[in-house]
Amino acid sequence: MSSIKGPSASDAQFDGAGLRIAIVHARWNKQVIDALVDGAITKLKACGVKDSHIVIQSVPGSFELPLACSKVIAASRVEAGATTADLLGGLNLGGSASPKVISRSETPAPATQSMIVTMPQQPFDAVIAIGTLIKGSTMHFEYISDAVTHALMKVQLETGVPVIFGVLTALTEEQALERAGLGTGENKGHNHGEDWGFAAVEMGSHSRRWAEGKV
Ligand code: DLZ
Repeated sequence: MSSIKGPSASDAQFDGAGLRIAIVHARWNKQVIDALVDGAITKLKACGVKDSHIVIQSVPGSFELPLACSKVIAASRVEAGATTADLLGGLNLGGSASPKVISRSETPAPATQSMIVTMPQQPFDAVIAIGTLIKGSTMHFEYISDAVTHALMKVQLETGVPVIFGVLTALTEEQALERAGLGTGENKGHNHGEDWGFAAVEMGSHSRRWAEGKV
């Protein structure tokens, strides 16, 4: 039987070309997680998000997702605030304490040691939190599902950065596999990671516009 469930397409098209998105995923239930992360990345790219603007971080389990999302958002704001001069000032080029300013006409001396210069980045426009909780024989599942859900909501409201809820709360392994598009036969299911990729681009775009005072 066909189902009426699932998101309908938005009337608007969202362009991810200028967006920077983080995916923070748990490592429990790896087979399902890998498929969900792949699904999200595929749709981010389909919406135009550049490879270099997709940042992936992992944490042990779903319980760690809220703190990780919060810290990743904060870190991206620090990155964005750092100017090139700050970053160069932090490098030890083997000379005087204050960084030497190199004029355009001057050929810089070759570096004697390998250097990695990270250029300033923009803060994340959205974060996708991905985890898979599968019910066991104790109350663990109920406590973690509830705590993580509330905490992820809190992170997005407190930071103002959309946090896409990519935490599956499955009663059985089969349910989890189906929601990652890994079920068997007619129960293959749909990869929900794809929906989360689209949701991140839509919410990232909305947030940018709203931040500019446009509705
Ligand atoms: C401990 C635990 C259990 C039993 N089940 C899951 C699960 O199904 N999915 C998941 O993402 N994480 C699970 N964890 C790990 C916790 O989320 C957490 O990583 C540990 O309790 C350490 O804080």
